[in-house]
Amino acid sequence: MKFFSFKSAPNVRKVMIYLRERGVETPFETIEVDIMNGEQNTPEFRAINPLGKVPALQLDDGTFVTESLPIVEYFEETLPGGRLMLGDTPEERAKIRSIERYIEMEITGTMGIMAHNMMPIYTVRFGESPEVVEYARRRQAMALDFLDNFIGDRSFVYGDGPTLADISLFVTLESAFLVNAEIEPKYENIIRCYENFSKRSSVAL
Ligand SMILES: N[C@@H](CCC(=O)N[C@@H](CS)C(=O)NCC(=O)O)C(=O)O
Repeated sequence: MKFFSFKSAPNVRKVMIYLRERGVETPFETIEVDIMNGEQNTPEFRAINPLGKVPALQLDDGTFVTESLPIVEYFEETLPGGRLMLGDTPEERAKIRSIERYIEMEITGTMGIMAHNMMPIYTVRFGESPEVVEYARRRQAMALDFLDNFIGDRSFVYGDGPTLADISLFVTLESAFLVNAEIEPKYENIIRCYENFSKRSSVAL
């Protein structure tokens, strides 16, 4: 297996932190793709992954799995032992997936919209729109209100231990400074979960 990575990218971080939480040896060869310098858009990389994004996992038969969540789910299903980050029962798994999806779509997703309209690696390709950035900020504020209320007084996003929902939240918020979207102090419950997760050894770069 080969893993195409840019080690500080949030979606790559999600996979790597997950694997460390599972306590397994990294089950692949890692190839760094310098997305800050356009390596994801070269014909060589596009031939490997037409989406031009990391992470991408090449299986031993040569085919690819893209998108961080399916890559994590693949390891969740195939790796032996370790703590499962998506829950033990079908009910738990459904609930953890629900909140993880919400975080990914409404918080990571709106962060992505900001990044695409603010960061030079994207604006050179797609242009920039301050109105769209403001729209994403408003939509994100609504999602943060919901999530802060959902978490209540828990130490982690779901239940009393960390799950994939915490990983997704952590990797998103640690990159928020890139788009001036650092979390406001009023989101005390989200900040508590972020700080709790940030103490784990799995988050080392
Ligand atoms: N939804 C995808 C997002 C993948 C993505 O946007 N990756 C970013 C890095 S976090 C990337 O490769 N950006 C470079 C580009 O789009 O040119 C996932 O969860 O893996």
